Amino acid sequence: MKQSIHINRIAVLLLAAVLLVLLLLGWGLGMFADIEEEPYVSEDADRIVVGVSQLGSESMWRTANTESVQNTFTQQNGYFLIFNNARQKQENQIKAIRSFISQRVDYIVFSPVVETGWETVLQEAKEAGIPVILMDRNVDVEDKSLYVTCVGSDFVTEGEKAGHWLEDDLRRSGRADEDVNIVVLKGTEGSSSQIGRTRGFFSVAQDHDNWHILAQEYADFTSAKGREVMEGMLKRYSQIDVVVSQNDDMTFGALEAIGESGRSVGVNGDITVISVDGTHEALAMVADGVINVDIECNPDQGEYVSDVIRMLENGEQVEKQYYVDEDVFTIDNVTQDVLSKRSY
Ligand code: GZL
Repeated sequence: MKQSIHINRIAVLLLAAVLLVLLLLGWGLGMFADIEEEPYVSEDADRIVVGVSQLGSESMWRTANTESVQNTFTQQNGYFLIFNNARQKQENQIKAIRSFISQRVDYIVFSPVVETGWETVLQEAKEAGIPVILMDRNVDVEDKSLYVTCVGSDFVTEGEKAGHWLEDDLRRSGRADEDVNIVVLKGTEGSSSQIGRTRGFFSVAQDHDNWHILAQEYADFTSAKGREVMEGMLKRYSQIDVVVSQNDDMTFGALEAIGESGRSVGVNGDITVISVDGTHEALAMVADGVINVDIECNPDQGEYVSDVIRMLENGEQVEKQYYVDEDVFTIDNVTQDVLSKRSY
């Protein structure tokens, strides 16, 4: 019995030795080279590493903006994307930017939730030699060398477009000289989109003594806050002729509140509704006459940012500000074709 167990052990050892020799031979012949030299490692060296700090996911516009970034900065397009959602908090954006610096990314892209409070972290990025590209919103810094460029919208012009449309609409309806009671729902306090749109609209409103701004309140670009603020305004003011809402999500909330108050909206309603963003859902309401006008704010900014990065990679000069193309939508130009072709 002992003899057979001994022979078995020798057989197992011989088999293990043969397997080991085969493995070593295979390795030597490079049979597993592809595992060792996985292209992923070599591609990483060629891929441009981009750290993106997105401010949050407060609106449909923001969701579309994020999709634009994620659809652009892909491996197929030669990028390695590190993406962070700051959930509306500046401190989270600052943490994310510091993390990008420590990871030695090639570029930092971020949409600043507010304009101020960025000098220190942008100075750190500058000292690390990492170019910073602003997307969507801007920063208010003395030293403009702290960022390479801003790719976004001309918010002041968006506000002016809203004001000029109202001038035209009142003129068309024979009310140019009548008293007009206006309320304004403003976006996130201190954001460049809120600051610019407010400045632009009021630069037009100041020319009309018969335009009475009953209230202007912050509603954070969200539908919930838009509804809450609009409910308060409806309780305080019995006669509101125009609502100027600085984004579609706040508009959706305001429309709910107005509907519950028994007042009507739109081209044939008591209250004229002016919105901003131009999301698909809002444009459908424009086509239905519920929203009178929607000032477009284009979230498809990923490709614009990628174009800037390619220019920088090629050593080309870039502008300090790039504006995306934008339109103004009313019932006259929101066709089914427009709606069917919209990417957001
Ligand atoms: C505009 C962007 C604004 C949108 C809102 O560029 O900053 O933030 O208008 C979004 O929908 O929340």
